[in-house]
Amino acid sequence: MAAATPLKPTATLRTFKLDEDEAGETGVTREELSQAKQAVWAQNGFELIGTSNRNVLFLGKTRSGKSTAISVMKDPCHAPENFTIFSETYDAKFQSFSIQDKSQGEVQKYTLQIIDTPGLFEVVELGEQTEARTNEMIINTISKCLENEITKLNCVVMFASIDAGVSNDDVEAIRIFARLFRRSHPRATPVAHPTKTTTTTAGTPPPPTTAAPLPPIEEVERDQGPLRLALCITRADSHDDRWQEEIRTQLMKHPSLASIIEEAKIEIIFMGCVEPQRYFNMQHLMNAYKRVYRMRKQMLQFIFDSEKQQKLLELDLMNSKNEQVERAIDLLAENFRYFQKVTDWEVQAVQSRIDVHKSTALSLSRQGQAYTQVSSIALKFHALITEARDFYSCAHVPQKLRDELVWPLKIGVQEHS
Ligand SMILES: Nc1nc2c(ncn2[C@@H]2O[C@H](COP(=O)(O)OP(=O)(O)OP(=O)(O)O)[C@@H](O)[C@H]2O)c(=O)[nH]1
Ligand SMILES: [Mg+2]
Repeated sequence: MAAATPLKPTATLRTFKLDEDEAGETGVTREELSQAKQAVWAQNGFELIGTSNRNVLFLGKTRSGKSTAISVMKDPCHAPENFTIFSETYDAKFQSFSIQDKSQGEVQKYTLQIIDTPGLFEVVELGEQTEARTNEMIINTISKCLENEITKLNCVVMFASIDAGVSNDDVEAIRIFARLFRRSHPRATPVAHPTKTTTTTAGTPPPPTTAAPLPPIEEVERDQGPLRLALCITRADSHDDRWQEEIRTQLMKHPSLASIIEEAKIEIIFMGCVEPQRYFNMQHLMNAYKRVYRMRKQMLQFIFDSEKQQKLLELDLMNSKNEQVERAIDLLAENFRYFQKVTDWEVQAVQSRIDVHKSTALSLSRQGQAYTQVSSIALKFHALITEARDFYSCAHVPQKLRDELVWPLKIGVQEHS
């Protein structure tokens, strides 16, 4: 295509300064509009950058190298702090940063949200106890993610520092890891919301309420997929490539690990960092940087390739937590039906039911909106709101009580009554 002849800038454009106050406006021609836009874009100090997001959970024993790996991802020349024997991460940390991938020709930008957990998988005593404790700690970590509005993960990386070959503790930790994050099956969606069985004080069934339309059943999202898992062996900078191969072979040939790694499709990657004081010769130092750069590339590539996301609440390990939430919703819905029939609010049993109702509603509201992403919970929640609306429209219940009992579910309740 022939290049367009550049238009001669008008006097207004020759002296144009984007930061100055506007001059009087007049009608403009198409060419002038195009020139004006070019001038604005040329001086635009706030450029739009499109990035792809990757949410990554880092797990592993204390001092296994999780925080160091994050620092190396940010800077391939990161040197570890002076060695301390104490844990440095005390609480799950959320680190967000962007990286441009220029390695494939076309520049691609990624924003990584890394959840760096303090030591997990401290396999002290082997067996069920360890698994139950780890399970609970991961549920807590996931709850923290939800509180921070991270509801989906792209991948999970488990860190292990394996110097003298694979130990029993490592085997146990990897086994637990694969079990906890095994491919989950989406929960079945109930067909309809519960039928009402309420009767009025007179014993006649109430007229059917016009239930609001059900929330749309979530379509199968295209970006949903199984969570990708990786096992990252750290401190690999102290070893050569042959050692990496040796560890990989040990893991893949291990009598109980091989099948776990294969079934859960766990990718094995390595990580390290350069401790400059260990190198006395420029050639050795540069070789060390090369090795670390290659390992970092592998780690970043694993994260970038994890395009699909897994909803945290649909992980099997969250089932018990989801059931707790479902029970709380059922209890509140049942209470709303019960409260409609109450005539004497001073009775002790009614008072205690009010107390339980209020605390359940409060704790449910604290769990956040995240749970409504689970389709079965969304349907139950929708039915609960309908019950709450019916209750709120009961003129025979004192207004103050109606307000107190629907709170904090009042969104979508009062305004519809
Ligand atoms: N040379 C080398 N040292 C490492 C590597 N990873 C960790 N270290 C050393 O081990 C120390 C602890 O590593 P961290 O990255 O803080 O470990 P962590 O997994 O974040 O530990 P917690 O925060 O306690 O859970 C670091 O300060 C480094 O001195 C590595 O890959 N190579
Ligand atoms: Mg740490």
